[in-house]
Amino acid sequence: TSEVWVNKSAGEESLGVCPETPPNLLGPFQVELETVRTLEDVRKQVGPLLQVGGRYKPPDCISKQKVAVIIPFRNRHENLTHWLYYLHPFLQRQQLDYGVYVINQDGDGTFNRAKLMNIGYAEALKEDDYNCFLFSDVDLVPLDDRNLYRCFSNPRHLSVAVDKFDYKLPYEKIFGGVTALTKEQFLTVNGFSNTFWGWGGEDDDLYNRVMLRIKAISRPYAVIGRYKMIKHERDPHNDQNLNNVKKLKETTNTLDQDGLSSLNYTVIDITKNMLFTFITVDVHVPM
Ligand code: UD2
Ligand code: MN
Repeated sequence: TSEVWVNKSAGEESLGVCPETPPNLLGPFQVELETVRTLEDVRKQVGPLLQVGGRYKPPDCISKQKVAVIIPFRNRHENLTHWLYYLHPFLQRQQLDYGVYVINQDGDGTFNRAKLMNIGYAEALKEDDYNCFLFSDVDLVPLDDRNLYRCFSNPRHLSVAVDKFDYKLPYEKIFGGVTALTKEQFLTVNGFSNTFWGWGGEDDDLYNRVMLRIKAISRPYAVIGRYKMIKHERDPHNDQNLNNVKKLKETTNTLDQDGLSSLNYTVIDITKNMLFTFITVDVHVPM
């Protein structure tokens, strides 16, 4: 019997909790987006420890959080390849236990970034007991790995210094780009609104929800929270929607009815790739 015991203690149970500060971070690192990359290039580069569906656990310690990385997506394959090329090694250097979920809006109806985030939350939870949700645009590549992709005691806005905005917050309350909320925080605000169709406002609505229910956010220092946004034009079927600006005055009245509690959609396909889980969904675009 002692032999069995020894085998067991040499297994996973004997690993310690990962240190608060990951030991092998680079700090600032070079990001170069001119090279044409393929998913094959990325696969060669990310190391052998990645598991199907873009799942990873650090080999040498137990991570306290399980992070679902959620990316809203439609027809941005080149951006996604760059994102994966830089982010998989980045997340692994941070010793995260994570999975990457790309939520692909089917069809060419009006885009709905926020609803795709809610769907990512719901679908990731069907697969594993994630307790932290990291929401990221597909075009934002971080420039410093001290910017930890995990959850904090308040909802966190991570993309504080984006090159496109001159490495400054364009306005104090911005909550777009990359954010992280624990499962509990996300439930407390009833997730994102499902009703922001087209470009703009959905991130400010989430900010309103957080301020109404949790009353505080956190951010990394601007020297650490630096990003490149991969250059792009406004996509087709994602025009600015001025109605969204009006809706921002209503968050306090709509929060309870509009969000995770009212989410409905249809999953069309789930494909597991080595680098990510790709979930194609019908978001029920209104006629
Ligand atoms: C800003 C925000 C973004 C969001 C948006 C308003 C920052 C840094 N970014 O980004 O978070 O609030 O304004 O809606 O604050 N996408 C597709 N295909 C499409 C359309 C959009 O994949 O056809 C996804 C993709 O992940 C993209 C994201 O939606 O990065 C946001 O769209 P964007 O990049 O066009 O918006 P942008 O850069 O103005
Ligand atoms: Mn963008």
